[in-house]
Amino acid sequence: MNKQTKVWLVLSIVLSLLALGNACSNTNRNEGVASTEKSAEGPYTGPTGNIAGVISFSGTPPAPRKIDTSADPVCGQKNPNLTTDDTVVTDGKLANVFVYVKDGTVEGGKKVGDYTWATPSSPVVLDQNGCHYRPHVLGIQVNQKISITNSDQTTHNIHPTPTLNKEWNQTQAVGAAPIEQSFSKAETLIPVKCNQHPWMKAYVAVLKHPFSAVTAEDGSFSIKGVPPGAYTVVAWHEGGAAGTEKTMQVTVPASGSATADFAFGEAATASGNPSLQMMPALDVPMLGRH
Ligand SMILES: [Cu+2]
Repeated sequence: MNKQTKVWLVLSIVLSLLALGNACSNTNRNEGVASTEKSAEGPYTGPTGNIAGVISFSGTPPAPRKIDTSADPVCGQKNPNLTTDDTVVTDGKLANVFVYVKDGTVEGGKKVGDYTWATPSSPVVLDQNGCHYRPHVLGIQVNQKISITNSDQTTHNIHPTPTLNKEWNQTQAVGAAPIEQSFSKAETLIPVKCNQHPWMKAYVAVLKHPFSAVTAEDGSFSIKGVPPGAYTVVAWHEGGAAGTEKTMQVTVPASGSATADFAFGEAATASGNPSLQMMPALDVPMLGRH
């Protein structure tokens, strides 16, 4: 191999590598743009911390009320002790609170909404089991799939009643395939009801980013992967005409956790935020004490 051939060989290898690198970065950029709405900043690629906390309930929580399922005996057979689940309190801690980053500034000065947050490819599952929605409250990203399943031996009719997104309702018979839907606009929170069973209620929050969580039975929640910055965190709980919203400012460190503990309760319920469009509280007939 003479000297000139060697030079050409090295040059062509270098050029091939450059082309390969270019192709890769093009692919990444396209995926980012395709997955969500266009944004100025593209995806966030820095360090991340967490927001974690516990939601407590002060005062005496309302006792769960037994649901009269006589309109559909299948529900009563599968779930003889069906009770309301609007306020689930265990040892003073409140479950089913939706906690999310409403707004904020990422370290460096960009708004959280300036970045592209990829839509997860896996769907969120909403199951109808024992004539209850499980989970009762869930978060989903814009255009992410929600897969609704029927685990009961009876027909359900899923009916979200959004304000910003398109309203729909769909019957799901016994053994029917999962219903796959999505929501194209951010909206907190969309009430979901069942046209067959008036006590069935769920709430779906649609966000442009992944920074949300629902409290567990022990009242705890954790929002992971949050860029360092200063945020407005909202805790939302159903009840009353519009639900109750609590707001807190938190500063997330580059590693580790910011704490966001909230308290709901008898006093807290009175300060519900009327800006949230919720469906009126649905009274279950024949409940007796209320
Ligand atoms: Cu139903």
